Order: sequence, then C-alpha cells, then structure tokens
Amino acid sequence: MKRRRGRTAAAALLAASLLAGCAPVAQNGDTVSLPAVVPAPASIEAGSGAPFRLTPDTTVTGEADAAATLAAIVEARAGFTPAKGGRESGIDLRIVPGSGAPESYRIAVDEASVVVTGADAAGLFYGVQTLGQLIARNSAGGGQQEGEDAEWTVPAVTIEDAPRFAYRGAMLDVARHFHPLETVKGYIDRAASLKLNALHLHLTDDQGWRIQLDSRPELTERASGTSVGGDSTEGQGTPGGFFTKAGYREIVEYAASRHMIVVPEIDMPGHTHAVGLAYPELAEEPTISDHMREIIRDYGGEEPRPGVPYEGMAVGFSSLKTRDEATYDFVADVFGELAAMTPGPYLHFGGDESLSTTDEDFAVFVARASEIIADLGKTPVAWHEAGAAAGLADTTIGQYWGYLTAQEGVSARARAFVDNGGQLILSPADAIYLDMKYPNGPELGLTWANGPTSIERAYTWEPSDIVDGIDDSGILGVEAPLWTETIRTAADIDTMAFPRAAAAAEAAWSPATGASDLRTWASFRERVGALGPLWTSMGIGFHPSDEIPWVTE
Ligand code: TNX
Repeated sequence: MKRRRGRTAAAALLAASLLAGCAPVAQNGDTVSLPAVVPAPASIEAGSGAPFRLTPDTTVTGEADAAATLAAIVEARAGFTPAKGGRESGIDLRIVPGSGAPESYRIAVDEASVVVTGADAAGLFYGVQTLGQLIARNSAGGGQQEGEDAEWTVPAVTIEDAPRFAYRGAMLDVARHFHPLETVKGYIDRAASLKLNALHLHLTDDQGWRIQLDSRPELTERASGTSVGGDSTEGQGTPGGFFTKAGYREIVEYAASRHMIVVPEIDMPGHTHAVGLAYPELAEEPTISDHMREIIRDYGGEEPRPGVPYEGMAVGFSSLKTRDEATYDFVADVFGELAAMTPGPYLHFGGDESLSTTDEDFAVFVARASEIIADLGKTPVAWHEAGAAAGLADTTIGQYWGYLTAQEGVSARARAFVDNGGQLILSPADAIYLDMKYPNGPELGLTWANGPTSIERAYTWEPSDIVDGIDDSGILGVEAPLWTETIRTAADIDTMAFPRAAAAAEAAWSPATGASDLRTWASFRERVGALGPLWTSMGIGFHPSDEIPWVTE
C-alpha cells in the first residue's frame, strides 16, 4: 500500500489503524479499531485526525525522569532518541497533582502534539509505558521491505486510565534456582512495562537461602551454594548463589526507579531445610511422606537428609522447631534486618505447605511470626494456609494460591484474612502460576495446577469471582508467581512469563470483566499480539504461542 499525499482524515485513520497495531473491538454493537494497549485502559477513544509523527527532531518537554524513560523506549523501538529542544512538534510529559486517582494518567494525541499527564510520578511513568505501546512503525513509500525508511507514528487517541487494584505483583522464586541481579533487574523492567508495582522475591526455601544477613551470616555461608538439580545433574542445576545486602539494596532502588516496591519473602515454618544447614538446632528432622516418595520417583533426586543440601523438588518435609524460643529469636533477627532494608510496607513470611508441622503448632507459629512483623511496623503477608490460625496480626494480608474454583476449606481460609481486618492478594494457581507448562510449548514447567495452562485460561477470569463473599474491597490486588524448580535462565523466565504475565497484569490493572468492551479474550489476544514488535525490541523472548495472532514487522 502506497502512502498518498493529500489523503482524507478517514483514509489516514484507516491507514493508521492498519499499520499502528490496532485491534478490532466490539463497541455498542459496532466493530471499531482501537490502538492496542495492554493492560486495557479504563477508557480509550480513537481520534479522527491524522497520527502524530515521531522523528529524531520531535521535542520532548516536561519531567526529566519520564523523558528518560520514554527516550529509552523510543531508542529500543525506533532506533533514535527524540531531541531535547528539537525543531518539530512535541511530546509533553507532566505531573499534575490532584488530576486523578493515585497512579492515574491521561494521554491526548493529535497530529500536532502528544500530551501525557500523570496524577503523580507513577501515573506519568505508566502513561509513558502506554505511549511506548502506541508507537507504530509505518513504512514510508510503500511496503515493508528491508532498507526502506521507516516512519514512526502515534495514532490520534485520548486515553484516561487508572488502576483497579493498588497491588499488582510479580513473584520470582530465587531459591529453587538462584537468579542474579541483572536477571532480576530485567524482570523489574518487564513487569513495570505492564504496570505491575510489586516485585515479590521468594528468597528462601528448602534448596537455598539467598539473602545475606549480618545477624545470621551462617545462612548464606552454609546454605546458598546449590540449587534444584545440584550443579551437575544433566545440566539441570546451577551452582546457587545469594544477594549480598548491597545487592538487595540495589534491587530495591532499581525497583523504586520503576515505581515498584520489593516484597521479600522468608518462607516458614516449612520450606526451611536450608535453615537447618546453618542452624541444625532450629530445624526438625525431615519427614518423609508417601507423597514425597512419589515426587522423588517422578522427578528424581535424593531424599532430604539433615545437614545435606537438598537438590530435589519435593515440598512439605521440613519445619522449624515451633516450640523452641530460639526459633522466635531467629524470626525476629531475620525480619528485623529485612525491615530495615525494605522501604515497602510488606514482609512475607510464607506459611505454605507446612505439611510436617502439626495444625496446632502451625497456628501458634504463624500468629507469632505475624506479630513480630507487625511490631516492626510492617504489614505481614502469608500464603492462604495461615488464615486457619486464630491470633494473626489483624493487618495480615493473605495470598490466595487455590484454583479459579476454590475448593472447600481454601475459600474459608482466604476469607479469614478479610474477616480479621486484612485483605487478599489473588494468585489463582490454575490461571497465573507462570511456572505451569504451556500447551504445545517448551518442555519447561510443571503441571500440578491443572496444567498445561493456556494463555486463554490465564486471561479468562474475574478477580471478584474467586473467593465467595469477597469483592473488590477485600482484594488488595493480583500477583503472578514464577516458581523456578525447572526455570534456570533469564530466557526461561521470559518464555514462561510472556505473554501470560500480561494476562495477570490485565486482571490487576484493568476494569472488571463485563465493565469494559476490551475485557474479553478476543480483544486481549489481538492486543497482546500487537505488542510482539515492541517486546522483541525490548529483548523479551516471549513464547510465540499459536493462541495469539502475533504482529510482525
Ligand atoms: C507450590 S504455591 C508451592 C511452591 C512450589 C510451586 C510449584 C505455594 C505457595 N507453594 O513451593 O514451588 O507449587 O508450582
């Protein structure tokens, strides 16, 4: 298709729609084409005029941080940086306090200008992320062959947007396989581009302790050297590793620069075999159940032995000594030090799958752990099992990891957090556990949560339908966990997280299903497909699933 001079506004709009990564959407009975934005914004209206042309001479004015964020996206996507004080029409990036809800933004694009306003710095940052998705490559002078000059445009559009939930998380397990600083930073960039604002780091588990602490240096000295599969088993393992305190602070600062908090998790009283390597006196002997023997049979590896690093994939065999006061001194030391280096409000103490701790001991332990954290001035977070305990600190947040259709008992435990004064983070395992295998995908991943998990299943659910009796007021947010028993590299992380993390982000950010024409699987698959070129230019090695009509350039 040749680009003609003097085209009509309607023709220009059509051309922009075809070329600008737009997605068809049913609106009031008509099918209209709208620019593809993920997560779906609260409101988007296509303009009738010609698109804005983005060139090396485009001027960017306003907030310096936002301008730098935009420059990095334009550089990656289009290969040039817009000029400061250039000659052509411009992009203005402003914070207008009080202009909307926290984290909200507005974008207005016409042929002459792009104006992005945020109600705060986070809102402006999200506006810039959306603007990055709107940038489209049109080929000047005809087709899209090699060597032709590309023309970059932003379609005429008005977007007003604000998040549905305050907490929008991604969890990375750095315990089963350690993932180094650069990988974590990359994951922060990826998550922030989807408007996620919390990085939950699963820092400890049976296989390793990944955070250095001055009060308990033996933890990383003795329990961080290995990972699932050891460092030799058929190439499955990695040598392990840990974050120094300086490294952790670097993660916290990097996340903050992308408007994300870090939520550190120290899993207890189960998932603590590694603690026993450093402090045998705090750990019970491993309990070997029939379930464990099954896992060992299916996945290989040795039975856990006291004092020997565990390199298998079984869960539920370890417990701290919950009746020993020395254990609570340990809990206080660990969370005291973490509280001091974590500016975000949340400290996660695990509480999942403590299958070898009695119910009574578990209840006493989680109540005390939650109080220790609350006394530090932080908000405790625990997996939903802890909801069974009376005496949890009343601010405790529960993280639901049951299924889309909650089983008996699981809902009750989750509801208990809300009844107690807290809220829930929703991580339905059969939808947004990013470590579940894909259908027709790579060998990576597990299947226990009704896997394989399609992108359609990751997308097609409504947060207020998960736990009976819990509506938006009881929901703090949504989080997509990535457990790493089989996930060893940054490339593995990309494959498993993309595009399913985008489905989780839409549940966390966008209007409820039924409240927006965009909140359908049909719309999502088109919109996410339109992000292929942007993701590629950002270096995201997404899984090219055949469920999605990927746009290529
Ligand atoms: C369950 S979900 C776990 C993790 C595993 C994961 C693997 C939860 C709170 N615990 O220990 O890594 O399954 O999918």
